[in-house]
Amino acid sequence: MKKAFITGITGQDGSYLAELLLEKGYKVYGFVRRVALEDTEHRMSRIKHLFGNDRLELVSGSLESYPSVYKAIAKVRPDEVYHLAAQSFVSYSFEDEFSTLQSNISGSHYILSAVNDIVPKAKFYFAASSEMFGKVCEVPQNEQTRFHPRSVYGISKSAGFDLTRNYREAYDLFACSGILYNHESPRRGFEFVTRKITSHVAMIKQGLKDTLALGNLEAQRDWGHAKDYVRAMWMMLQQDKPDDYVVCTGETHSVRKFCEKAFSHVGLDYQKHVIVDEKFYRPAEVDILLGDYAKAKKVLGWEPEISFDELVTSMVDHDIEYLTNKNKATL
Ligand code: F7E
Repeated sequence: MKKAFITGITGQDGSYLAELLLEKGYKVYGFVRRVALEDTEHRMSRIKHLFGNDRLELVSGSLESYPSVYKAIAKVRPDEVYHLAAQSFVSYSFEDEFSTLQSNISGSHYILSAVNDIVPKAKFYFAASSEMFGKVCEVPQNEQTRFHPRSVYGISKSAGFDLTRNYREAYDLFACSGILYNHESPRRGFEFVTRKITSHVAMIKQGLKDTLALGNLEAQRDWGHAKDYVRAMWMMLQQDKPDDYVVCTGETHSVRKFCEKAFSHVGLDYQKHVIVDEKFYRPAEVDILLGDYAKAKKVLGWEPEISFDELVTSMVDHDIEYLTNKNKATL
């Protein structure tokens, strides 16, 4: 039985990836912090439904400690490693540059080094990001587009991308990066703009709130569904050769457009509820992201299956259901 090791298993992508790999018959090991094991109700909410599966095992440790990462890899000896864990909220990376850089870069380096030392034949996936393109030098972006990150988060992902490439070139590790564009779902954290919007639409619809304060409404993003994107991660590791791939939808929409769709889905006019508050503006903004997934389509045979409309409406429907009947709502 193939063994997969996932960092960030309690997050949106980790939870969908764990489901996919369990369906495919893998034994799945999730690397989690001890605090998460002690607070399963909150911190494990996205994977709680998988707990009955005896092919899922959680291994405690910290990406901030090399010995801890080393021990976990030595214990599991995985065939495939998916490194998804990171401080992933761009806004926060402006507030705490040092810890974002420290945890994102060292965490990636520790795991690459441990995998290379202990299981050099394992396949490794790094969650890179379209934030690396930042102040984009071309539209759409592809694997050849130059990076110009606009946040410490983007810088940390560029470093992780280079580390991954260098382990591939220097040590022959089967190491791939997925340059993933924004990907959302009903499991998205509430701090990200899509979930902030859909959760507020639900509250406004129920009369629990009246306004939603946002920052830059004109920013444009290539938003896909996380379920589609974890499939691409797995496909990258099933190839004969390691490589890097852009994963996106090839469509871009503004934050304003997202609001318009989300509010109108429940018969509301966003203009009556959305206000702009400059405190949500970023010191340096990424104005437009639009990817080209031609390489992923050609080499992996990957294409997104869930449309922008389905993404928005499923998130709003989920948040309404969640508010209406908390116990019945499922992720
Ligand atoms: O912002 C604008 C904001 O925080 C999207 C992460 O998964 O994708 C994500 O990064 C846009 C930005 O995601 C608010 O200025 C306006 O232009 O949802 P977000 P992000 O920063 O694009 C990339 C690919 C990653 O790798 C990251 O880990 O929306 N925006 N008003 C706002 N954003 C937030 N969060 N809150 C607002 O009130």
